[in-house]
Amino acid sequence: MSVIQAEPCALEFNAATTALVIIDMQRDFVLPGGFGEMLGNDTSLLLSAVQPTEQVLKKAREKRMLIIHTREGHRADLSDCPPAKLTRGGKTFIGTDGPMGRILVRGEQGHDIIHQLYPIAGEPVIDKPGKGSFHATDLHQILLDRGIKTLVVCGVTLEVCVHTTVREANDRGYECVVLSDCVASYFPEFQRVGLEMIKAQGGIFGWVSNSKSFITAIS
Ligand code: TIU
Repeated sequence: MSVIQAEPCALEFNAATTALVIIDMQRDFVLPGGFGEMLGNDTSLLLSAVQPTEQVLKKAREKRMLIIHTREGHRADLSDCPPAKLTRGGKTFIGTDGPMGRILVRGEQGHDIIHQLYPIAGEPVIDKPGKGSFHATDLHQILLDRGIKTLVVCGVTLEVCVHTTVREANDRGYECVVLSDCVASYFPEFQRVGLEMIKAQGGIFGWVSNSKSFITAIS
């Protein structure tokens, strides 16, 4: 067993039953010209999460942990994109042409994961149509088959896909520890409050730690 220093309290975990989950580190969110920018956001705010997540990924690979990558996106015909998501706010971005291909469509350049964090063979990639990683995916089955109990969570954005995934995971019985420097938001105040919401009330959704504490705990 290992112990990671975290808030609201330290968390015991076993690397063999822990998965690193890296959420939606796609060009569409992290780079200009994608979905994030089309929504009116400054994508450069997300770049702070890249380097610490690289360090965590390197260590998790070294320790042969299960590593899961997720990508938010849709079929080319958009048949899995509910109208409420397609025309949010009366505007349509998903499926339209951008400099990195059709926005948030599977197979397009913008939909794929940034090169710094690119999956290698043996690391499952979960293609998800929603914000949560469990909705309409086989993630739960993959985690059950591997006997996973704990999730170490990185990715973007904190208040949208990371939060939704952590809430889904918490309800399914997983212990989730979110690494504060490996997640990012387009809104600095959401970054602060988003982390507080996870660890408040005795850790209502999970634990909050950071890359350094994870690397120390697992080393
Ligand atoms: N808009 C925003 O903050 N996020 C998303 O739409 N998806 C994810 O968080 N991945």
